[in-house]
Amino acid sequence: MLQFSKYQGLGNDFLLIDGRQASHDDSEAGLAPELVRQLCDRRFGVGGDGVILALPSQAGGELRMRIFNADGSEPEMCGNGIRCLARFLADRDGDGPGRRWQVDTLAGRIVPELLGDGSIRVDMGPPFLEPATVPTTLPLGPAGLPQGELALDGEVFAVAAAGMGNPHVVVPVEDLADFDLERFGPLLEVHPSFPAKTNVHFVQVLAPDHLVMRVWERGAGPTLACGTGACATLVACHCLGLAERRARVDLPGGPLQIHWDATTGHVIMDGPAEHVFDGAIPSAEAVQEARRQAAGASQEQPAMASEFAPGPAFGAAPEPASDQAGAQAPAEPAPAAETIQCAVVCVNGCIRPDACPSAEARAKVAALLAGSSLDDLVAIASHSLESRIRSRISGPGEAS
Ligand code: ZDR
Repeated sequence: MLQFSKYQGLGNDFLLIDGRQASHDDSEAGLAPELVRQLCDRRFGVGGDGVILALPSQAGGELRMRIFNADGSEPEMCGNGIRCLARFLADRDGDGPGRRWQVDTLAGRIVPELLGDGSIRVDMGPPFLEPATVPTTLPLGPAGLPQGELALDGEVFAVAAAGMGNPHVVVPVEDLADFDLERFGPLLEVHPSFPAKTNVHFVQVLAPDHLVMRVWERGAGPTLACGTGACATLVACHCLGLAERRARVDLPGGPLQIHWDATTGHVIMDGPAEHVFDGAIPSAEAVQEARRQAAGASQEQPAMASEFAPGPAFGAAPEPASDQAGAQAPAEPAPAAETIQCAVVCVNGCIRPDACPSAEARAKVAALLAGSSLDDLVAIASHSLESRIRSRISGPGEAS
């Protein structure tokens, strides 16, 4: 099974997978774009704005974070994602306030810290303001960051750009509520001025210490929040003379506190990250095996099974290997298959893989899991729970 935990930071939601024990090869392989797209699909998959892997570090940090956008692309960094990663690590390892993690990302070393109130503070490092480092072809403007006027669908916008490891374009507007995000967001995301595409932020200045913004994320579309984007927006607004160095930044999913520290030049972000639920999906091997057993070994394998093939390292619970059984087989001939108490004698592996009496039942369960939506499974579980409660209340035999 591929095990994951879902976390969200201001409604920017991610599936987190603990691959800290992964091999070098699995760490490098990451996740197939098709698998990420399926996992992130809100109707046919689990649903999320991205998938995050916690991996062994290769650059001297405690661990390495790789993030994949919902479209399968791999960005350099993710502010909300790294807060979710910190909360995930703390929950898994039992860490408390004050714990800091040295996390290596494609944007360099990032250091999240668990605060006393359960929120996460992240030292996001310094912003990138040289055009080539964003990257953008916009020239360095008088405000000290890339600036320009861009024509979009017949309208002209004054924009500024900043990098937080990943690219951002910031567009101050007068009336954010009325702004047509769906029309202009995608046009800016792929504008030729941003050769690696860009995250897009429209911001209204309520006060020098209070901004409100809406987000069109590269590779994910409109999201409820964007940590790197809130940092880039505060930096751009400060450079443009619109904001102080410290401001509350309101996103559709809630507020972040952003501080561009004048002493260190680093941007500090404070915000929440919450656990939503844990889950598991069958590995490719389990799906294939179940379907083989259910439909007959000669049938063709369905395409989707191979797409859920993350490799064994990423949160995969070990599945009993069939040759294990041979090693554990007793010297005496095994009792007749029908008489084996699998739950008792096979705890360390099946002792009769050639004629396992519970194989059919396990195949049925695996096929049910593989062929049922989450809603179906929840309905089955609810019905079973209801039946048991009814039978407890009304006594055996009376439950429907
Ligand atoms: C915006 C983001 N979710 C965050 O919180 O910083 C980052 C996700 C990556 C983004 N979509 C990109 O740079 O492609």
